[in-house]
Amino acid sequence: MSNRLNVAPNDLSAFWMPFTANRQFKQQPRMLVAAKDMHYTTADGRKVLDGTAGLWCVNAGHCRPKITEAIQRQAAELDYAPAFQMGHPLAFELANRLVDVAPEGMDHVFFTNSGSESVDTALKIALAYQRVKGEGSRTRLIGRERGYHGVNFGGISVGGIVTNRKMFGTLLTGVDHMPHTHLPGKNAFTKGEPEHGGDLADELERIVTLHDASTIAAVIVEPVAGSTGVLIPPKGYLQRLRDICTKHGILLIFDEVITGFGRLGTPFAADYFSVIPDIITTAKGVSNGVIPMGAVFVKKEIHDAFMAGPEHMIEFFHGYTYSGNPIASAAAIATLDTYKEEGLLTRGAELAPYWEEALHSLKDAPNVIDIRNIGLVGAIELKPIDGQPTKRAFSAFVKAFEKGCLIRTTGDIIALSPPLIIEKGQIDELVDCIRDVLKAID
Ligand code: PXG
Repeated sequence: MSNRLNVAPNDLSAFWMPFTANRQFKQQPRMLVAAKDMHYTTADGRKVLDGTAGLWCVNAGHCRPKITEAIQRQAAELDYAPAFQMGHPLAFELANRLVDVAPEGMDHVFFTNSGSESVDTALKIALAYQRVKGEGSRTRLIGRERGYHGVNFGGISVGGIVTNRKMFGTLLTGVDHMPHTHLPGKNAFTKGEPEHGGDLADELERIVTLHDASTIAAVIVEPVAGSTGVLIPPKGYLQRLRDICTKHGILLIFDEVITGFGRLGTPFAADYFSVIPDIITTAKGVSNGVIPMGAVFVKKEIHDAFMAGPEHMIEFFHGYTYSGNPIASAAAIATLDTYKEEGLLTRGAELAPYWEEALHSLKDAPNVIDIRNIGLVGAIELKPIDGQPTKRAFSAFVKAFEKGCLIRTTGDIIALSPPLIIEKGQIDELVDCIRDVLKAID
């Protein structure tokens, strides 16, 4: 018999699960065994509507035939090719295809296998770039409170989540943080970009004054912070960051691991906000979450600055065994084909008004203290139970799963980011499910 259905708790101990309450899970496992389009199937045969695109990654929906077939074909044809000093055509084809959909000027792509690797790659490119152009004193990196940039040492250093940082020593040195932009007192229940807080970008100017621009290599932010509960940039904020970085010769990195590939109704958040950074980090949606892959986009000037010195020499001492892996490349090309054929990189824009109204209809549901939305992303912030932060949202998550909807929670915030193929009726279903859940756990 297939071990798929073997979910007895005693068999679950060997796997130390990531970012999971292991003991709770193993007592009451939530097992998924199949998926198709907008739905998962659980081990006990129930259909669950995917309100989170897996973990913000399955933008085209699940088990899409084109992507599945591309992977099958590639696995049988060229399974692996060395990533260093050798090439295979698909990685080059993919890089060109990615440059085609990327914001103007993002002309080169460095492949990784995850968002965390994309972030650390981008930080290393930034530091090395400053050095190759003769500004080696620029070694500082600036992140932001409540930023999430993956879990590698670079990413947690520039990131701003205390639980992800406090256990791991002194992290990278020479890192500073801007304040986050979450101002619920002023911006609660805003639809789209909040009015208040654009001036928080001036904190970057203060940090530059403190350290001097000549010591700062790069600033990294998520255009819309996802993991810490969908924090939407206040009006004018990102443009102000761009201006300050340009003025001081500091590189601006947008971490678009979540916002890339259609999440906001534009291919990238840089397109949505009309603010073009110098480097963009991506992962997740690049391969529809099906196979690990990440891609870092850089402007031509950055790439070209490395192309100096003897031609037989390696220009940038960085890369991964699986950078541009053939099967991942095939999956990503098929993903881009699917996005293109179905208009998914802009479908979010068509659905956004409906999505916005549906989410904000929860305003009067029990314990809702804020609702935020942009593109096909949304957050419903709940009042924490006194003395038991996170418990109310976690109960909502467990209850919603029982009722047939997958939602994501962080702190006491429900975060939603469905596959971009969602239909209006399914948006209603998701919102009705959350309404029922909030009543049930009140
Ligand atoms: N940057 C950003 C902006 C992310 O959101 C990463 C980097 C790291 O990606 P990898 O592939 O190394 O996990 C992320 C990942 C959630 C959630 O529910 C978010 C992420 C991952 C898992 C869960 O908020 N983001």
